[in-house]
Amino acid sequence: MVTFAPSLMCMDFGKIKEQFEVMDKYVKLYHVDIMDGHFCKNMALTPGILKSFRENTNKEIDVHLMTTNPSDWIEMCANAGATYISPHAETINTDAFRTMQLIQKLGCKCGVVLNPATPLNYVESYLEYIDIMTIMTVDIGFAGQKFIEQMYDKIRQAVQLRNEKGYHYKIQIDGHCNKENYRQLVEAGADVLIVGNAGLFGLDSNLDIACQKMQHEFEQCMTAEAV
Ligand code: S6P
Ligand code: MG
Repeated sequence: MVTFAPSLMCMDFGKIKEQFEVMDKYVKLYHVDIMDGHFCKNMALTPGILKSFRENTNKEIDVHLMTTNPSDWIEMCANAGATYISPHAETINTDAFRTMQLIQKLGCKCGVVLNPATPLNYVESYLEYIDIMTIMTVDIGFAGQKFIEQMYDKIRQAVQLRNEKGYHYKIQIDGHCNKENYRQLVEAGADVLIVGNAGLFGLDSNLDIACQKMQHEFEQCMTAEAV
């Protein structure tokens, strides 16, 4: 079953408690973007903010580490309550195996994230460790960008590789997921859709109504006649 993961850099930080009370009714995984202003030319959430999220929800949290040196951040994120820790492939290929072992040792599940320009074979040697693979469908750094259509092929390749080799990773999509692409993403093989402005927070100023619209739009996309 395909699931949603709200991208929390898009939430209203003045209403953290109330917003988790609402979102917890609809989802079982959250997405937390951590940027260092170096690997990624912006800044977003922090391990401290992650800790305050954890105090407000028992659902799973995936931390998307857009940082040049992931190992500087992994322990802080684990201690702050991350369920999955997902560094970028482009930042860990010097010490990928050590990085995955560290994540596991700290009691978290292993993720990896691929930029749109990074091919799947870049991470092939350590996919057996990966619990969740995130395929970026926008360049990292900002919410509200245009979806990159060429990524459907990468999703299909990730499904094929998982089937061929018996890997267990979920395939998660990050970047402008919404009703314009739900159907194609699911048909390509996506398991988790990250929803930010385009798929959730921009749908209504009342978050409960926005969550209902998100679900409704998804159901409509999935039941519409194929064109
Ligand atoms: C981008 C970040 C993403 C965004 C998400 C926002 O660097 O990793 O997780 O928060 O893409 O969603 P949207 O719908 O505005 O693209
Ligand atoms: Mg992200």
